[in-house]
This record gives sequence, C-alpha cells and structure tokens, in this order.
Amino acid sequence: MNAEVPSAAGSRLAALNRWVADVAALTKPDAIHWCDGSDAENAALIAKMQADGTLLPLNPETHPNSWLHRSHPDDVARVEHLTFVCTPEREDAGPNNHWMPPAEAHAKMDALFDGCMRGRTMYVIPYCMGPIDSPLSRCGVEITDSPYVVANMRLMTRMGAPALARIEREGSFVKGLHSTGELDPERRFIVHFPEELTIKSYGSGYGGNALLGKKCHALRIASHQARKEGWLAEHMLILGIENPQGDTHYIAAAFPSACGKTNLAMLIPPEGYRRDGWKVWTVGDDICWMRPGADGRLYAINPEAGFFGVAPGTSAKSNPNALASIQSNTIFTNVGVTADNQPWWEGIDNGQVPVTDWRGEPFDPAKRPAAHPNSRFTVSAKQCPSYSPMAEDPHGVPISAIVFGGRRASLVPLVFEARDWTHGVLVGAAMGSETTAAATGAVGVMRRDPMAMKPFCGYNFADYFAHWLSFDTPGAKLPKVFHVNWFRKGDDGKFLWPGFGDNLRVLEWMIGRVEGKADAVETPIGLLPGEAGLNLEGVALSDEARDKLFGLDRAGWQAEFASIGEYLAEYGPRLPRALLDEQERIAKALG
Ligand code: GTP
Ligand code: SPV
Ligand code: MN
Repeated sequence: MNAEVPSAAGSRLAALNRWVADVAALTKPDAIHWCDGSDAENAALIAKMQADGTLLPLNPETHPNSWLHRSHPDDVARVEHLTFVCTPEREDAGPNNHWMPPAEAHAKMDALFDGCMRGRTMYVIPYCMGPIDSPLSRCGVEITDSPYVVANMRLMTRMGAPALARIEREGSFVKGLHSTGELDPERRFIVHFPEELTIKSYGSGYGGNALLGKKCHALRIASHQARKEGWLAEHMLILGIENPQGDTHYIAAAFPSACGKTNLAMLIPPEGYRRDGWKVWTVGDDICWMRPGADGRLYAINPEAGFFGVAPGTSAKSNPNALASIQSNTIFTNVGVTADNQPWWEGIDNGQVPVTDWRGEPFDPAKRPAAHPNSRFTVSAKQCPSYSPMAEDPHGVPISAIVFGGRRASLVPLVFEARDWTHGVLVGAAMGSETTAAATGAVGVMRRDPMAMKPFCGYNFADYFAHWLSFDTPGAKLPKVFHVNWFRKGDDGKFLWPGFGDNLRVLEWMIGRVEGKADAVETPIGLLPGEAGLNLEGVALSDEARDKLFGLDRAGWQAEFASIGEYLAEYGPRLPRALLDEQERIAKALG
C-alpha cells in the first residue's frame, strides 16, 4: 500500500498527505493508488475494468479505444433532492439549496464512509480545473473508489502529475471524497462544505454526482470562492464566432441541463454563412469561470478539459462536431448498441438499428428507449474539430455577450436584449425552463432556474444576484445580455424554430448589436430584433411561427411578471432592492 504521496517529504503537500491518511483510516481500502495521469496508468485501469465488466469494448473498427459503461439502473442522473450545501448558517445556503448543519452532515457522511472501501482500491486524483498555467484555474483532489470515475476525470480535467505540482506550489486545493458505496438510492448524498472547500459524495457513480471536479467543485464550491474573490463561476458554454473579416467575438451562454449548451458550443454555420467565411470555435460546453481584466472586460476560461455530453439527439445533422469528436477514445454511458457493437441512441439517425438497450436487454421499443434519455459520452475536448486554440490560453477570452435561455414551449420569443446590466441580471434571475432528464424527477415541468444555476449555486441566490449586480462598476466594459428560446412550440406541439446551425442567425444579430450595427425594437421586456432584424434567408417560417417567435404577448408577459415577482419574494429582504425595482418597473410598463 503506497500511502505516501510520491514527492519530497516535508513539502507543502503535508496537508494533502494527512487528509489522504485520514480518509484511508476511515474508509479502510485494500490499496491506495496516486493517479499520475499517464497513458500506462489509464491502460491498466481500462484493462481492469474490461476484465470485471465495468467497461464493455465497442467495435474497434468503427470506434477505436471506445467503451460502453452501463450504470446501475437506479443511478442515471443527478439527484437534486439528495444534494446539500452545508454552510454554518442556513440562510447562507438560501432557499435555493437543501441544507444541513455542517457537523451533522459530516457525522452522517463519515458514518457512510466508515469502512466502505474494504476490498477496494482508493484512487487519489489530483486535478486542475482550467489551463494548468492560468491564474484563473483552481486545483482539487478527488479521492474515489471508482476506476470509472478516474477514467472520466482523466478526460474531463487536467489530471495527474502537473496538477499535483501546482498543488504543491500553491498549497491549497478543494477536497472531494467519493465512494460509490452500495449504489443504494436510500444511502446516497452529495454534500458540500463551501467554507471548508470540501465535498463528500456517497452512493452514486453517475456524472455530476461522482465526477467531483465538474458540478460539485467547478460550480457549487467555485461559485462560493468566486463571490469572495470577485469573479463568476457559471453553468455556461463559451464559443467564439469568427466573421468573414476574421474578427472573433466570444459569447457565454447559460441554458439549464439538457437545454442546448453542447449543441450551441459546437454549432456549424448554415451553408450560406459557411460560404461567406463564418466560423464557430468551441471554448467550453458546460462551465465558464470569468473575471474582469485590466481593460474592464470580462475574461473567461473553460475549467474543463473534456465533454460529458448528452447522447440522444446527437447526429451528423444536429451536431456533426460532437459526432466527429466521439469516433474514438470515448466512454459512452447508458447508450444502446447495434448488432456489430456500435453505440446507438435515439436521434442518431445513421440508418442503423439497436439490438441491445442501455440496461443490456434486447431492445424492445414498447419497454424502454434504447439509450437512456440522460445517456452521455465522455471525450477529450482536443478531439473536437471546432475546439478553439484560445481554450488553452491562460488569460481566457474576452466576452462580448452573455446569453440566458431555457425551454419555454409558450410565451417567450426567440430572442431579446436586456436594456442594461441590471436588467440583464433580472433576465437571468427570472429564467424559467421545463425540467429535463438530466436530473431525476418529473420531466417537462416549468420551474424557475436563475442563470441555469438552480442546482449548482453554492450559496443564497439573493447574495448571488447581488454579486452579479456588483460587476457594474465605473470602469467596467460589461458584455451585452440577451435571452433566447430555441424551444417555442406551435399549436401542433412542434418546435417553431429550426434551431441548431440556424441559431447562428440569432448570434449574428447579437454581434451586430454589440458592434452598434443592428437595429432593435424597444418593448417593455427588452429590445427585440423585429422580423427584419434577423437574416432569415432560406428559413421557411409560417405566419404563426413569425408571430410567436418575434412578437410580444403583452397579457402573457403581465402574468409572467407577476409570477417572477412572487418568485423573487421568496428570497425576502436579502434580495437586492435594485432587482425588485427593475421587476416593478417592467411590470408597470407592461400595464
Ligand atoms: P447538459 O450537458 O445537461 O448541461 O446539457 P446541454 O445544455 O449541453 O444540452 P445539449 O446541447 O446536450 O442538448 C440537449 C438536448 O437538446 C439534445 O437532445 C439536443 O438535441 C436538444 N437541442 C439542442 N439545441 C437545440 C435547438 O437549437 N433546438 C432544438 N429543438 N433542440 C435542441
Ligand atoms: C448537467 O446536468 O448539467 C450536466 C450533466 O452537465 S452532470 O455532469 O451530470 O451534471
Ligand atoms: Mn450541464
């Protein structure tokens, strides 16, 4: 058993060594393995998982070095009802989080962890969120008993020796302790201690519950750090749009889980735009850390190094960049397979048929879909044809526009612009969206999901909104703020907007607004492009579609603003006055 970190004794890693020793004493693993992130280490882990059936090899001709993992059927998504933020004061976690007193939470979790790694290997994973040499990056160490988690963290983060060296230099890191336990939903908790920069997660091996660098560290803990240190940790994609003149604007966009971030981040311009020389560059598809630079603009990095993307709906037509990324070196979780062992999911649209479903049973469409609706692929961002070279830049990219959006079948138009920063913060705070399969629970229920951070903000939303407002300082050159809705439906229940590549038409209008070149129509809810504002050449839209995508339903918005007012009131006197004033101003303008 190698209990000591492979580095100089007496170094700044003493705290890490002590913590690892304490965890080992509690969890009692058979062995401890410090992950160095090497290819040899990965190959050995893969071989072990292949031997015990954790990973099933996919067709090596069509999908070299790619694997299928079937999770426990009760462990297929994030579990928001079992996720806690444990600040000393309940009010600091806010009505937006489940809360437990820290001492009680530690006792509860430590009882679960007691002896849980007997017969297992304990993996110690040093990782860096963000480019290894960026001052905006932050390090963490995840301890886990799941080799599947190690293999995923290797793709999703900068894991191993360079991260350990940075931790040794800085002497600080986020501590994440994870065990799959018995995968019993009754013994499953995802618990955060923001003040202690600590995460404890037990009983799930899935996605955001288990890959602790992602939602637990890079959003819940990081949002708390960001508030203290004057930056923002957001559930946003980052993309670059290069126009035919060769100028690139960067846009950050917050959509709730399974509402289109990966797809927008990897957008391929429509034919005419491509011919003219437009290009889209992917910086990140899920998380964005940004802070003001010396010039007053916000600079953003993607703290992740890979994509944990939704498989269903991914096709050569909807997202060719994603499909190209996942032809090799990819871990697929909970997808179906074809007779010749290729991964398959609903909407892949490649003319093939599944024979086995995500539970490993013969595919029967009457029983269940072939792929779980929250099935995913894990792949290094470097395999994405549109991956931006700027994604590795330690300074980050300057953000020209921030976009909020959700799934709204009714009311909300295709796009509108906020009047100013304060209005933009209200637009984010008032976001609503229909729930998806990314978390357990009902799907398709409209709920408020401010800035797409409802499941991920590590502190009271009232303080979070105040933190957002605080960026509006005299020297600041803040991005313009927009709201989009790709998911408006017609009376026949079908989407009215083609979406995907055609979303570039909306982004083009935004850039035009940023550059002061595009027109807009003032309305109480914000600035709309008007029908003539977007380039709709080649897009066939019915009269109903035009009305609903570009019009303003005044009565509907009056009701919406009443509901927004009620929602904000839940945050009580802690809510910033400026936000309420803005809500009241617009409600009044709507009449
Ligand atoms: P998380 O990884 O859970 O945070 O999700 P995400 O926000 O990255 O969502 P993703 O891009 O994976 O899209 C989720 C689903 O929405 C997929 O089934 C997509 O096919 C669908 N989708 C994405 N963009 C559009 C769009 O513009 N229009 C329509 N109609 N559907 C879209
Ligand atoms: C999300 O649910 O927003 C995801 C997937 O990106 S998970 O990593 O499970 O959080
Ligand atoms: Mn996400």
